[in-house]
Amino acid sequence: MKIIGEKINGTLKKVRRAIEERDSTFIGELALSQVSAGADWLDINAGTAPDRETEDLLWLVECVQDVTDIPLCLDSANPEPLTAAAGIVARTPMINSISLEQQKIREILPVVREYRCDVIALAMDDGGIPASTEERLRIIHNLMEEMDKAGVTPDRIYLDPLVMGIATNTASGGIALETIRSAATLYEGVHFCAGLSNISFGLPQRSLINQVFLTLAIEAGLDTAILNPLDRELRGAILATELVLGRDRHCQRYTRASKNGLIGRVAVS
Ligand code: THG
Repeated sequence: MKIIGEKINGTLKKVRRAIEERDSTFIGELALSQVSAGADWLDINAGTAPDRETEDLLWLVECVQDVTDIPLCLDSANPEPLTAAAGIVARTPMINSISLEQQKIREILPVVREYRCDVIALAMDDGGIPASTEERLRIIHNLMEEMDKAGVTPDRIYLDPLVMGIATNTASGGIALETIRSAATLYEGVHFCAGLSNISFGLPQRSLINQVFLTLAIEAGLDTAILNPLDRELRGAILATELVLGRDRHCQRYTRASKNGLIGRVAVS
């Protein structure tokens, strides 16, 4: 399981303030704490108004690159900030994201092609996010064709089923899981990535919901997630799930994490 650290996201209040105040120390610490917790990429989302977004995203990228050389997952709905940021990153980034929306195909796919980036591909089109699994699979089919035409190979593609909040639609969990499970049988060699914490928006005990959903999603075929790497219980759930699914040779990673005190209850004296 690969982890994309979610914390540098301008829609979160503290991060928005740090962006506004150009508090590079805060952003640098947020980057380093996620790296030490085991993140494989850091998601970078400026989450600001379109007229400021490019400038803010470039600033965030520079803050992070000043303290770590971890690869970045550039997160924006707009082509301009993504293109600008792809041009200044030290390592080949992941582009978050394209979809079947015509503007994305026209303006972001060429960036992925030019810089040979990894890319997250969302199961949505100009009609928005479809309600059913079948519609999402149809979009994924068309997206795979577009990416094939652009020469993007399956190993660079991270299909995202689009995880929506359970609080607003109790079918959301099942739809995301079924989309992953079906697409995994259809497309060999692609990755699956999801924004995990979306599932628990507006509900109490979010970490518990995130843990259970992640366990089910890993079983369905998820191999990458945008999540909070600082959540100790979530990290424990990932290791235990991989262990139980027989993906931890000689149970090594699980037992080492336990020995090093990285999982399990924290002892109270
Ligand atoms: N797919 C893709 N990209 C995405 C999403 C997706 N980017 C944005 C979002 N969804 C994923 N990122 C976040 C970031 C923060 C939170 C949720 C989703 C969040 N964080 C809380 C906090 O930090 O305070 C709580 C986290 C927790 O419960 O531990 O809510 O779906 N491709």
